[in-house]
Amino acid sequence: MKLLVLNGPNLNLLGVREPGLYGTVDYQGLVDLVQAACDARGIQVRFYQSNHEGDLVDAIQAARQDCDGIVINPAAYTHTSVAILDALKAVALPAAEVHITDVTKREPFRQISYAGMACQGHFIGQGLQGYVNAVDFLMEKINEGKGN
Ligand code: CA2
Repeated sequence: MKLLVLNGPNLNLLGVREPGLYGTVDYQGLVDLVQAACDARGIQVRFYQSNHEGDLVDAIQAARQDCDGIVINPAAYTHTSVAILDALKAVALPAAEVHITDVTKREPFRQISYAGMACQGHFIGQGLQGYVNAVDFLMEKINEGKGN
C-alpha cells in the first residue's frame, strides 16, 4: 500500500511562525512523524508540499499512477479551490482531509471545505496526530476495499 501525503500553502512554515496556532514541530518533523507511523504499519508514503494550487492538482493527478490513497491538508486552498476538489474527484482514490487547527471554531471563511467534499475521512483540530489518524483511516478503508 502506498499513500500520498499532500500539504498546501505555508505549511512549509510549520514550527517557524504562529506556534500558538500550529505548534512548534517543523515541516520536517511532520514528515518524520508520518514516515515513522507508515513504517510501523508497513505502508509506503510520498510527501509533497507546495504553495501553488496547480502543483497540488498535478500531484493529485500523479497519485493515480502509484498510490492507493491521499492524505491532504490543502491549507488555505481548502476554502477556495474547486480545482483541488475536481482533481480529488477525478482520481477517485480514497482521501482523508486533515486540518491541524479546529477550523470549525475559526473565521467564517474557513467554514467551507471544497476539498473535504471529495474526502471520506475528516481529521480536524487534532494537531499533527490528525495525519497519523488519517493514515489509519485510509489503511482500514483501502484494506476493506481489498476484501480484508
Ligand atoms: O488547520 C489547518 O491545518 C489549516 O489547513 C491551516 C491553513 C489554514 O488556511 C486552514 O484554514 C486551516 C494555514 C496553513 C498555514 O500554516 C502555517 C504554519 C506555520 C506558520 C504560518 C502558517
